[in-house]
Amino acid sequence: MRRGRALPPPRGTFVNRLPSLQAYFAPLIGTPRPIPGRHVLGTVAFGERLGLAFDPHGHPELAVPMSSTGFDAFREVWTTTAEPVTGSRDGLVFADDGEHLFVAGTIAPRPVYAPTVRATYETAFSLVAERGCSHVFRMWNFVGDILGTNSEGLEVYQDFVSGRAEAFASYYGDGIGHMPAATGIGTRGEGISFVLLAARTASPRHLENQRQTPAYNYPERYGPKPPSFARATLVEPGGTLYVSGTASILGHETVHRGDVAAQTHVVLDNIAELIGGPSLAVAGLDGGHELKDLRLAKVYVRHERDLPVVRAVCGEALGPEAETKYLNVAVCRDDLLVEIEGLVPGPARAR
Ligand code: 3EB
Repeated sequence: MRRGRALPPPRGTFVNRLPSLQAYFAPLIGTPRPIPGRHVLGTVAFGERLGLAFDPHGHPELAVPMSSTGFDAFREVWTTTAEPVTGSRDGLVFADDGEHLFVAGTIAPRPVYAPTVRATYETAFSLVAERGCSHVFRMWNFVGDILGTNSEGLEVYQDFVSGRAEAFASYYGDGIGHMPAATGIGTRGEGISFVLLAARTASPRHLENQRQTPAYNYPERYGPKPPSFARATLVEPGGTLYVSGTASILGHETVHRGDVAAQTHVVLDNIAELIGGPSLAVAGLDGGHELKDLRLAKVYVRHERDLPVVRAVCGEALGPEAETKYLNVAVCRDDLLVEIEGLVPGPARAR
């Protein structure tokens, strides 16, 4: 394969096309503008409100409070070429276009999260299995009070990580090979919420970063269970490369404590390494991308005062087409000041 030049098929060739998934950033206020030939699968509203509902058009919508003055407020809209069916199950909401499943859920604040996180993520995994979309390729985990402490003295993020690890273990054994690209990030609200994307037939390839210890191998000093995610996931066909939330971590250690500009440079170097070729080659994939290829970038900034510096460094590295959005939330370690995620679209295809 895998990522090279896709020649257009000869005229008259029958092509069995899967519905194609895309995302764009829309204004937070109002309903997403309809795109000809496309249907909304689900949306995530990054503003000041928390909630899980079907919007007035019947699309699943998770709203997460992550914005503040001077930062961005926007809506991430996932669209597809096939008309989805929607539903809810055990408090989760979903939309299914026959190939892609969007699932969102929320967990109310509680003294200890792990058992409820485990149960809720198991429900999500069973929904994924029941609907025949067992290839989970991207997750977002939004954790309120992420740096706080639960009633047993464990950090809220580690409490969350434990419950999620148990859900992965009960569904997927050690989970390796099933853990997708993910973001685990703070919010400005309470409780935990999440979105997952899964595919029926497309096959996800989960990738690691040569500069970073796989999160699922982090040593125990960070918490009782290691985090369940991969650094990136490539979905074929289509070739979209989903880049996980990436922080200023080399090996498993935070680097440049207290220096937000230096942390931002390390994050960008980490992403450049991940999408640049060698990390793909380790997974047996050809090709490579540059930072300027990153799209739908989200930059999570811990401190409001750091926004100008982070914006300057990212603006230089990412270029205008990344449509970079900045959100004001804590990252999962007290010493991490910035985290960045995004995706690299697959090679252009014949229509
Ligand atoms: C890190 O590399 C930074 O727990 O799902 C990044 C992406 C991070 C996802 C998660 C956490 C998660 O460990 C934090």
